[in-house]
Amino acid sequence: MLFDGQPYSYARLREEAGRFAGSLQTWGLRPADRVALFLENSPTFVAAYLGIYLAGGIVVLVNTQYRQVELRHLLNDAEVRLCVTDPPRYAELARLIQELPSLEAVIIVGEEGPTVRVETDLRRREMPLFAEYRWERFLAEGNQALFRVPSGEAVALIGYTSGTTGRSKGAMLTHANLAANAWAVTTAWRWTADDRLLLTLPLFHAHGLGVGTHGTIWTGATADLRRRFEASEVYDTLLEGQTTMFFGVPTMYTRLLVEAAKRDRRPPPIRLYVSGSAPLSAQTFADFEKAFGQRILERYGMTETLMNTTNPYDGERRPGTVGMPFPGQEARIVDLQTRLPIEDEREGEIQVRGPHVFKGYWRNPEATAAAFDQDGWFNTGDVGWRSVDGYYTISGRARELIITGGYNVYPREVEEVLLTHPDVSEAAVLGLPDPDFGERVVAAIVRRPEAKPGSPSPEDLVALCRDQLASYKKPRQIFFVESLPRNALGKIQKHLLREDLGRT
Ligand code: MCA
Ligand code: AMP
Repeated sequence: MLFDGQPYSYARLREEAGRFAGSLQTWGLRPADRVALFLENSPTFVAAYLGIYLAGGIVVLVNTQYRQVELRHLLNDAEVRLCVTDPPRYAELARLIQELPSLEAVIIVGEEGPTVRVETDLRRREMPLFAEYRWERFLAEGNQALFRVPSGEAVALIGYTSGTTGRSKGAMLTHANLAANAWAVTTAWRWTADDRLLLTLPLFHAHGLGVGTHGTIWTGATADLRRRFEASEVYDTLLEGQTTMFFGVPTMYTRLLVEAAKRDRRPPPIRLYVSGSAPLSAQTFADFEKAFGQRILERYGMTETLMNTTNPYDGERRPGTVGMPFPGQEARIVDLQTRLPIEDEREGEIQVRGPHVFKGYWRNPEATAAAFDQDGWFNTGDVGWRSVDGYYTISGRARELIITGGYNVYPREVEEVLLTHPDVSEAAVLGLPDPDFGERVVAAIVRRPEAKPGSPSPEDLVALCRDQLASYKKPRQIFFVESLPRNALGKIQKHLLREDLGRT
């Protein structure tokens, strides 16, 4: 890896991951215990990640923007014993430390000490065993000789996703799933040790981790790792001419186009630009080709399956489509009602099958059973069709989901937070088209008749969401309405609401 202008070698990665694994075992980590990663991108993130595997633990990925509602749910649902975090994230965690009974210790990465508030909260906690360690000190305790390579069938990580009820579910991916996908992706995209990937995606999601990081390690390539995406910085790096690949969500490509419009120099061609996590519009594809002289390769994935389909590396990269299944994997379209396969060009639900498909939802056999059919096909919840020459197009979603800048937002989760405001009687959250984020989160609110005039204000509701949820989930517009459109069964008709709000 390259990070902050410094090289971080494979030898060092192996050494740090091995020492962390040894320390975890000395600490008392048992096989399949859950360890959360709640920290920014850095080589230490990757070392901790691999160290957990070598110690036989299961990784729980936590978005760095998560706040009270998400943290409470994830850490308790996965019964996390240990959390690797950094000072700003630790301050957020400490706010609810009393409500995390399974959490026994945190390991803090980074320079600054924890805040005073953290210490006060910890003292109040009635759990004498709770411990705080510094990363370096924790590593010093380890006996490297203890680690072993995990079995393929063991669960490697839990990625939280798909919360139709407002509570996200943990998707369990095995080491074999991760390996199968790393092989498929690196084969399809001709990834080699000579590649240098500019990696600005967050490592806590399947895109940055399962594609960017795994592919790099699988091939022994280089990752130029950044804390976050910044269009001007990415553009400058591309101009330097060392990068061979860039992976991004569509918002990153639209921001790179805005950046290109300000510049008088074009970056030299690189081997591969890949887009995924959200639909790349045909317009962005065409604009990018015009400005950068290259056709973006669009692919389609999910937390539960990692990568499913890809446009061809050599053949036609067709805008608006997500290509075909990766090598060794299958996909098909089934009728939404009968669940039987249907002919090409007709719309239905996309199903996938193969060694990349996850083992099931963590401690949720009902959701797991509902996700698969009897022949082992996984219901993606994405609606689409296949062309006669085999290209898949995603045309919609069978589940209620907003994708904003590549992050998923489940309306129910935001609605539940809005409804905790005493002056809110009803809330409906949905996505409207947005030029930067693809979709933006908006809310329609019915105030209580007895509420003080003007209460709640839009600012009150945004502040409430920001306190409880990741900031990208907050509504960017709030509409106050007299009532919500409902059908005869009382269900909110979001398509009518979307039409109405889209007009205002
Ligand atoms: C940040 N904000 C957002 C988003 N990101 N709001 C809506 N949608 C977003 N995606 C909020 C911030 O909290 C902040 O709010 C305000 O917007 C301004 O932030 P800004 O600086 O513009 O954002 P940024 O930090 O530049 O982030 C934009 C981003 C980022 C770089 C596009 O969202 C990103 O890295 N997205 C990638 C997500 C990803 O990796 N998805 C993969 C999922 P405030 O100031 O009010 O706090 S894996 C997946 O989907 C499958 C497996 C697949 O196929 O890949
Ligand atoms: P996640 O649950 O975060 O893994 O998000 C996965 C979802 O992102 C998929 O089910 C799709 O709805 C969406 N997605 C990923 N890649 C694409 C793409 N290239 N085009 C459209 N939607 C995509």
